[in-house]
Amino acid sequence: MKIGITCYPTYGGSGTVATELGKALASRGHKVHFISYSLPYRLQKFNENVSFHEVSMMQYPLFEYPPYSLALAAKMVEVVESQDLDLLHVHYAIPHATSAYLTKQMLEGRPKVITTLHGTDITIVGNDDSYFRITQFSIDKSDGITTVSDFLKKETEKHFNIKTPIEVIHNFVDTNHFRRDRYRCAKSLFALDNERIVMHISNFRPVKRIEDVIFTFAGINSEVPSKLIMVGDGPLMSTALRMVNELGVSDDTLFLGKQSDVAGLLAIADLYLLPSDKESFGLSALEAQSCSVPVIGANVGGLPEVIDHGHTGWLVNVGDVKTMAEYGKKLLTDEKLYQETSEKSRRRVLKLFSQERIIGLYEQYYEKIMDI
Ligand code: GMT
Repeated sequence: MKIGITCYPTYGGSGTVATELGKALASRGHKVHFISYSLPYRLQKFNENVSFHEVSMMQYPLFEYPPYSLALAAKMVEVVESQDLDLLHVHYAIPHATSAYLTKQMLEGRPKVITTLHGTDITIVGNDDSYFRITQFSIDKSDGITTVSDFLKKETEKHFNIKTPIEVIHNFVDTNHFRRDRYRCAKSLFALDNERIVMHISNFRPVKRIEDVIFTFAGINSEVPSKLIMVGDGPLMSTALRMVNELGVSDDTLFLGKQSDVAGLLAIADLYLLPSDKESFGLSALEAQSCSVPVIGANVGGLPEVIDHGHTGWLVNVGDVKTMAEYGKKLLTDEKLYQETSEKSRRRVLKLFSQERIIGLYEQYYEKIMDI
């Protein structure tokens, strides 16, 4: 197939999933055309069957807010026509599904459009009064809709009254890349031999509850010799820096900023924390488990679909840092429990969320939507 993929190209789960999906489809022989305002960050190396089409926007004094959605639609039209695309697969509803709808109108019904909803496009942005109607309209006009979790499907159905059926296709991970016995960074760079490594990776936005990560680590660190590795950057960085000082764990916390090789880092972690108050899926929790790293997270959104409570990790009520720390201490001091949890984590990912399995589901879904 000839497939156009549009996503946000910068750091973030939806862009990561869209890019990995495109690369995997290309490796199976499909021609994949990414359409976005800059090169997706996981597309830096050459990939056979993959092209990138940059949306450029004319700057003009009248445009205080340049109309990206229109420039994107214009580029989509150009790429669909010049590359004879069969399908546009857009990730994150706003504005991508709207631009795709406009493209279809301009080209009198072609190509088919599939929208994959990732989370905040429904739970935050789409639910805001300013975007609600356009989100609802654009999603419903798609030929196919997928969500990355059962939770997100239910949320979308509950709030948006969508008539087009929604298919759940969970996110996936390249289990050959995210594995403990490959691509390991040197643990000695960060911790002593007797210390355990607790890790968190995110964009440091309020939804991630960075404060809970640090409170939980302080609880663990008071009894278990350990280091906290914080990967990423964002609005709560200053808060995090202040908190590690206040809680007396600054010497045991390392802030690495944004990193591209998260697989190498996850491979040296012993425990991953994801205490978010919203998480439609939690891709980083999946990547951690693929590296055999148990996860303790919040019992919200799609996380219960990713973390099998009591088997591959633990889920607690949002904000319950005391219980998170208790689980963390138990896990890191009970070797038998640790080994079992770690092995089950990897096994469940291989069974349910491997790239091979999920890409196959996307291909079947494409064929269904295209009536092949
Ligand atoms: O809101 C974000 O954190 C970013 C967003 C994105 O589009 O990059 O993440 C969402 O999509 C990811 C990939 O499907 C999911 O793993 C995240 O759980 C989801 N974030 C939230 O629901 C908060």
